[in-house]
Amino acid sequence: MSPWRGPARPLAVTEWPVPPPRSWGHAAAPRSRDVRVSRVTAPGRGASEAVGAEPPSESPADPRRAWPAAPRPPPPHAPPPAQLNVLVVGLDNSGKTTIIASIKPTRSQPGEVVPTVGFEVDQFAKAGLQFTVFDMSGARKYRTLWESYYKDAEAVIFVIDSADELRMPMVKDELDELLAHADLPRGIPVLFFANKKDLPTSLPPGQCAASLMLDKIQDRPWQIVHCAAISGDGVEEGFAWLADTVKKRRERGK
Ligand SMILES: Nc1nc2c(ncn2[C@@H]2O[C@H](COP(=O)(O)OP(=O)(O)OP(=O)(O)O)[C@@H](O)[C@H]2O)c(=O)[nH]1
Ligand SMILES: [Mg+2]
Repeated sequence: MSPWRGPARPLAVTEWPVPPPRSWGHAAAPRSRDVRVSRVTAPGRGASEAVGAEPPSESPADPRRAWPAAPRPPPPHAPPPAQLNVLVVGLDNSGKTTIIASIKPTRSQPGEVVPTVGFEVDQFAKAGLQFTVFDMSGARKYRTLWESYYKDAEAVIFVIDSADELRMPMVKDELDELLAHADLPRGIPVLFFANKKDLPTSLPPGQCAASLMLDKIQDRPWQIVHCAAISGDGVEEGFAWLADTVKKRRERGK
């Protein structure tokens, strides 16, 4: 089975079909369920629209009273969010797992993050996409695993410890190898997180980009974002860029 296979039931559609509101003449659904549906599965629809819709007037003069309420067809299924396979790489201790923990809807505490052994897979909905992320270990002995996942990657997140200037040449070696690899699909976006911006020795993203010669990357969209995974500062912004770039590429049919 392909390791990239998505979940059998994407997160955001698990509540469909939406139970009909009470005004439709069906057995009343519990109020709490209405709320859950409006918040979780109907993005773009205000809570007042889904939850606060009042039943039609039932005054005796209302001609609609003469007929039993006709059952309405169930609302159309919301399209499941598009899938996106993301490979997350970078040296050990750069903060990959902490970044993912900070972006997931169920945030874990920073103290809960431990060095990754091999890799971990996470799935969550973000910015209108259903992400499947492969969080690779950056430890030297596991870096050879990265290339096994290039083929099916649709985007790469490359995490840099911006406070670790000493290892910047090693970061560059790993990055050059990744970008030159024949299995990495052409044109897929690369998001660089210059992480640990909260540390006093953190280099600004421009300096990280210069050290890694990112301006040489001409054949794929890329962006570098200064972030602090520990507080989550900058992480949303990076993911928003990635989602936006992927959506635009898909619209153009690439
Ligand atoms: N100060 C600071 N520390 C951070 C930040 N992000 C991560 N860390 C710390 O850096 C250490 C490594 O974080 P991880 O997320 O495990 O790093 P990783 O890249 O997943 O490491 P491997 O799984 O070994 O490849 C942990 O002690 C984190 O708490 C940050 O933004 N600021
Ligand atoms: Mg990790």
